[in-house]
Amino acid sequence: MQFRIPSIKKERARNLAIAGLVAAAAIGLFALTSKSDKSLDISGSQGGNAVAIQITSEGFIPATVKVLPGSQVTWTNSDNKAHKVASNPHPIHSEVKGLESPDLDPGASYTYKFDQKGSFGYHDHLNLTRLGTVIVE
Ligand SMILES: [Cu+2]
Repeated sequence: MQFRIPSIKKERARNLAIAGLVAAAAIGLFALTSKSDKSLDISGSQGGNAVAIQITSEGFIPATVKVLPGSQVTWTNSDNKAHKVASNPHPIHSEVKGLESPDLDPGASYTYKFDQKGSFGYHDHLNLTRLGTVIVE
């Protein structure tokens, strides 16, 4: 009888170890999931094709987005005054050809399709302190 007790203890210890491993794996999985959720935040609604950026009184939100080539980026004016999205550098807007919205009234939006890979800076042409970046990769 005596030899069974340590044997049961050993089994319990093994079960505890397995439970520990399962818990560690679950935590690891959770950490990975949380991490990818965070990067989704940075990228906006990255489904490969459509990303939304809000123009607010505080600037572009998010100010930096990462998208796949061929993605459409849409800026929507959520502020109560006009804004204008334009490629750097100001005032010639030549870095990204064609990236220059008309004046966007409150509620208006503007979409541009990014085909080339690279990191592209833009600004609010009506408020030069407001900057943003679209990374296409
Ligand atoms: Cu400008």
